Amino acid sequence: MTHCILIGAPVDQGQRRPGCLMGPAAYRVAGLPGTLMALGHTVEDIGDVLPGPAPDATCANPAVHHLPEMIAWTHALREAMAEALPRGLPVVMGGDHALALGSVAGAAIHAMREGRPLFVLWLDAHSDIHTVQTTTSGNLHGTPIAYALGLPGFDPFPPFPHPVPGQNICMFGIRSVDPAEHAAMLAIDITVNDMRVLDEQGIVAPLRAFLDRVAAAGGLLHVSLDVDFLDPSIAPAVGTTVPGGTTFREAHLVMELLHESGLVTSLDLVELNPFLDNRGRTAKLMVDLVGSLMGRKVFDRPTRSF
Ligand code: HAR
Ligand code: MN
Ligand code: MN
Ligand code: MN
Repeated sequence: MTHCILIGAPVDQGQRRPGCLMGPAAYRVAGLPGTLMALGHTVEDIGDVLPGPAPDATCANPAVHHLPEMIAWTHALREAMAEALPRGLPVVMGGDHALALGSVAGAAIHAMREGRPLFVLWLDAHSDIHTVQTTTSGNLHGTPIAYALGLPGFDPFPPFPHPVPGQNICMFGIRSVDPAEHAAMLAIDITVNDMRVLDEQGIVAPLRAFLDRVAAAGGLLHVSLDVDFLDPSIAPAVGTTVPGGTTFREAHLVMELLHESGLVTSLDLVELNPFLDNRGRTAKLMVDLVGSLMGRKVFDRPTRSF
């Protein structure tokens, strides 16, 4: 039994398409609290986080938009995450992926207090490793990995507390990488399981290899699940669809293995845009994936183990 703490993060200023601010409401309507309770967990919904006033902040990159607002969100979500983690398993209901600027920072604060290393599993079509300086779209949802690494180029943001080493970050599902992101990933020791890797090796072996490293290090594990990790044919409600994503069963299998590992300490659900959904199917799929992560099994064989 886990105490699940739902944190609403209606962030939609990390990109340009309106709709992600309806995400937290869609997760509640799609039955996330009831799904968790039916699995025997306790649920505390702290409601939607409200950012403080946006500070005066500017940067050299003219493409960047909503910088002050995202700094305010980063502060608020970092505090909400660091407050929740000692009490249970925070589930951040987004909101676009810029919310991870704050959620991963809060997880890093908690890990530092616990004296344990933080690991990050990034389930996404995109590598989100731009800095405020390198992004050409100016959409800050493409930057949280670079922030977590402590890369330079985030001057107006609060310094990332206790940066996460590249070796502790593992990406799955990647199939859209910009040139500056490609260069950054070549320069850093970071595990990039792009779709080619999954096509060739399947999803289980590379995931087990990462989870073994987390377990051996006694690490905390933050999982950031972007809707576009999934193939758009099963998850249409996202502004940045990329063909060739993971299947229904691949995604559930990731969640089932994560459950069996017992390693996950916090979770982001990001980029759901309910305005683009088809009768709530993407929201419901995301809720079902959380169900698998939290212990729902198709057929419970006591002998099957991680
Ligand atoms: N790399 C592109 C950019 O920076 C696209 C980023 C899209 N990111 C998300 N989240 N949708 O993964 O604009
Ligand atoms: Mn605006
Ligand atoms: Mn993303
Ligand atoms: Mn993405």
